[in-house]
Amino acid sequence: MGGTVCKDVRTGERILFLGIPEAGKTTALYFLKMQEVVTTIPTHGYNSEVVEIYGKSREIWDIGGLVERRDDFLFCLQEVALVVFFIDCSDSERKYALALKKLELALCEDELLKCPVAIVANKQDLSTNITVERLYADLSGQEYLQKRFWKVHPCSFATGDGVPLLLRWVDKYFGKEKKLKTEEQPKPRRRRRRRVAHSSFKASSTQRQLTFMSVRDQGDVGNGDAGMVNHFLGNDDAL
Ligand SMILES: Nc1nc2c(ncn2[C@@H]2O[C@H](COP(=O)(O)OP(=O)(O)OP(=O)(O)O)[C@@H](O)[C@H]2O)c(=O)[nH]1
Ligand SMILES: [Mg+2]
Repeated sequence: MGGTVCKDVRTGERILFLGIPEAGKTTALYFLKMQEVVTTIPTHGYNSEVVEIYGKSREIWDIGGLVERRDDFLFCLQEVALVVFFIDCSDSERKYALALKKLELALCEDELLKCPVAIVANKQDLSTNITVERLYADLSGQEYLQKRFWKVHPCSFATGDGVPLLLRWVDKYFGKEKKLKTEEQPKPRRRRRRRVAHSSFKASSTQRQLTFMSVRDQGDVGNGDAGMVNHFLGNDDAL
């Protein structure tokens, strides 16, 4: 389980905590490190700690939301194995829009193009202006999320709710790139030869026509089903 204090061994690959100011990144970092809620001040620059997640030492970099200039955070984009992006769900519409914009800008950086991203729908212990369903709807279909693993995690770092599931996902997808399937070419349809003993086949021409159609249609449904299964598996990854 995550959250225990461990040896401060730098691991090379890192987890990046991103989000606008006051989204809860530093609170989350020290909750994982010390298993308690600490009082924070706005982060100018970044905090970095090694935290144990499912028995593995993980280096977490918490980048202050005030760090806006691209040049100021480019240095931390190396060796990123996973991004955790924090959204304060009790925030105003204006700050929610800013958060989505910041998410898009960060994930469009070359170094993060395939990086898995956990999107934390944070502060679920407060009355939430932004629902998880809305957040998921706003993110689904965004191109910058298509080629990576991503998931929305409702959490509260005041109570710890949702944190174990978040950590399990982080452990599972750390450093994982999504393998993109090349689009399947439709297989050429083989003409079926009907082997019918003419002497025993008594069906009318209409019946024969129906038999042929049903064989053909089954083939179509089969191909369609296979496509749908892939489609839903893809969604399952994304959700
Ligand atoms: N109720 C509640 N408050 C939270 C939660 N997480 C963080 N906070 C509070 O939100 C405020 C901002 O938290 P920080 O962790 O400092 O936010 P930050 O994202 O590090 O902010 P910057 O360093 O400015 O980027 C603090 O008052 C925290 O106590 C949460 O899950 N629930
Ligand atoms: Mg901070």
